[in-house]
Amino acid sequence: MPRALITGITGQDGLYLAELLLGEGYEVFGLLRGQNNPKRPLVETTVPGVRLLTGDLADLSSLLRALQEAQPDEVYNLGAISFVAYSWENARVTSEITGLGVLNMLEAVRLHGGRERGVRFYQASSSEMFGKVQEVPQRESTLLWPRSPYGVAKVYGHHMTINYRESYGMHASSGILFNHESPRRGPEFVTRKVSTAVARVALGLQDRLVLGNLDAQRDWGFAGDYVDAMWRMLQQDVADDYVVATGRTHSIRDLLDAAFAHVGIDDWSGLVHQDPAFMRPAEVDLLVGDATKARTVLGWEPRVGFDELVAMMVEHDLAEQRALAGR
Ligand code: NAP
Ligand code: F7E
Repeated sequence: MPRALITGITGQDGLYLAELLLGEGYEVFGLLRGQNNPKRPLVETTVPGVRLLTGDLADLSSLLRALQEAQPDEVYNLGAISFVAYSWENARVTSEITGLGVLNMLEAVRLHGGRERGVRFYQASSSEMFGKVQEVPQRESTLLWPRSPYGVAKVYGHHMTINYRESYGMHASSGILFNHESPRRGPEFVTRKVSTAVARVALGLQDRLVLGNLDAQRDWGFAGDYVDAMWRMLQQDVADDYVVATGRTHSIRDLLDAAFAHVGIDDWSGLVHQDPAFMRPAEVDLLVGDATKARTVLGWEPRVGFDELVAMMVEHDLAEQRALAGR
């Protein structure tokens, strides 16, 4: 039975990846931080087969202990402070977790004898590293130009992963994943903020939605498809870096069109307001990825398209909001 350790088990991707690995017959361990993490019950009910170990990406010895207990064949480093807007106000802690946390995890795997034991490592890199894009579409070789403390921290983790591969011969791969969403997406991210608000408007529970920049464009895919790409990367004989994306981009306005249309509202102009509080000091205007390498080498394909993804999220939030409102 293969064994896997996932950091970031309470997050969107951690839950989908745990489901995938359990389905593939893995013994799955998840790293849970904090002394009384409020998401423990969520993990225990969603993926009851996962064994939870406590540890923090800021604490090397806790990572070593987790590796010793889990004895994993594969380590998926998904843990991070992942909200870009938050990273300007908390640049130091974002650098420590999203950046230096990767070094801690790589170093823990190295000290654990990861290369000798054949441990394979996955780093959750991000399209945010492309920032002020130097090429359209973005591919593995595109120059990185991050635009936020989060993006800068991810660039550090990305290059450190490559460095551990080159310096120590570790099987360390980096997935440069473009935005991926789902009904499990945190409410602070724009897709979920929109799907929840649209559901609440449709149910008469809310009459306006306040957003920031409506013109940014993102290459949005479904998280369930993207964790499959992570797993495929670690099944390769040789570690490498891969862009994972749909190759299609949409603006926040397109997102609003699709989400409101799903509940029968064609004109949302009177329902959506803009507030500078949600604008970012530096914006990433356009992301669209070229996943040719992932398609050809990994045989990976995204299955869920943009309209289907938005419909899935709005449907989920309609049911959730109805239940919360006791209807
Ligand atoms: P998420 O929902 O925000 O989950 C982040 C996870 O990191 C949570 O489980 C969180 O645990 C954990 N974490 C935070 N601080 C930690 C620490 N000090 N030690 C250990 N764990 C810590 O993120 P996601 O969307 O699943 O994304 C997974 C990974 O992919 C992240 O690294 C993210 O940056 C990266 N990524 C995401 C996307 C995307 O579009 N979703 C795209 C590219 C890359 P708590 O619940 O305890 O806070
Ligand atoms: O913003 C605009 C905002 O916060 C998307 C993370 O998973 O993907 C994610 O980062 C766009 C931006 O995601 C609001 O300005 C407008 O242009 O949903 P988001 P993100 O910043 O792209 C990457 C790949 C990651 O790696 C990250 O971890 O939407 N936008 N108005 C808004 N965004 C938010 N959150 N809230 C608004 O009100």
